[in-house]
Amino acid sequence: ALHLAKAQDGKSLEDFQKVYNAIAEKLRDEDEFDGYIGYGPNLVRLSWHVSGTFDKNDNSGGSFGGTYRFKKEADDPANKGLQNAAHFLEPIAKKFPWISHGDLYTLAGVTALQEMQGPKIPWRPGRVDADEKDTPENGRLPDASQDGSYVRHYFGRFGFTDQEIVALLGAHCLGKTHLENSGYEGPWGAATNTFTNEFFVNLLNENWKLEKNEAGNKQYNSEKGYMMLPTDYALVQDGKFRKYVEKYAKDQDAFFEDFKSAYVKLLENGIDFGKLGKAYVFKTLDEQDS
Ligand code: DDH
Repeated sequence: ALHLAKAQDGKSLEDFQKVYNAIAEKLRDEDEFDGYIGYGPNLVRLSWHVSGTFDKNDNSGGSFGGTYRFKKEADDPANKGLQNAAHFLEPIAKKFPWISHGDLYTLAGVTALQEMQGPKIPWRPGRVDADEKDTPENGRLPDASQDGSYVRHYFGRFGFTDQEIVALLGAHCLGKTHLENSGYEGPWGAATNTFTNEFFVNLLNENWKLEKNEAGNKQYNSEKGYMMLPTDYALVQDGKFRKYVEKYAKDQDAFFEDFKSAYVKLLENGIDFGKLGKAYVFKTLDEQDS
């Protein structure tokens, strides 16, 4: 059965906007992280990895229980590097002790995306902290060395279509890979902390060479110093994926719209929000300043 979202009695949009603002202000203040990329991409990746443990077959994993806070999940080798985002969020969790971990991790991703000029992401609260015994086993996060059929099969576990898969992977415009975390190295593009359709533009327009990196893993490199994982490059090798790459490279608005829907689905997988009301849409710090 789906997890039932819990009504946040006495809490309104304003309360969650305060959490949003605390995260957004900290993002502005601590902009020197990771060579001045800042924490935004790392927070987005955390929101995806806490959701990426979902399995629709038994409704296990997913963002609902906030189980990333337990050692088993935090220590999943696939989560290397996300201790930065977790550490970033510690003072926020202390300041707002009423928010559940699942709500905090997902709201942090939404905040980071919006503050990095991404689309507005409608977000709903109501996740409830689960017990440690409900922590999913390691190994549910994807393997970057694989091909298109692996990617399609992997995301089938969430019920995502080809179009949704391509849209979601556009998040790789953000941040970079780190040899010490994943065994891959380099950014996907130039604007590492602005949300754009650059991932798709670069996939199509750069001159990619498959090379072995210092960790012995194969990645695609371009003269400009950009990289693509094998699973990223699979999106132009597979015809059914490629047509969406071409669409999003041409049409940033279409990418934003489709990314928004797929990302909301990712964050809400396995949860029944019932009649708990409509999603909140937060104002960015810039919008509140003017
Ligand atoms: Fe990713 N990702 N990702 N990714 N991801 C990495 C970094 C980031 C895969 C592999 C990697 C999504 C899907 C996939 C972000 C967002 C999203 C890294 C590098 C690897 C490897 C980590 C490191 O070395 O620090 C693979 C494989 C997949 C796949 O599903 C096939 C999705 C769906 C998202 C999303 O947000 C919707 C972001 C952001 C980063 C950059 C993190 C950072 O610290 O910078």
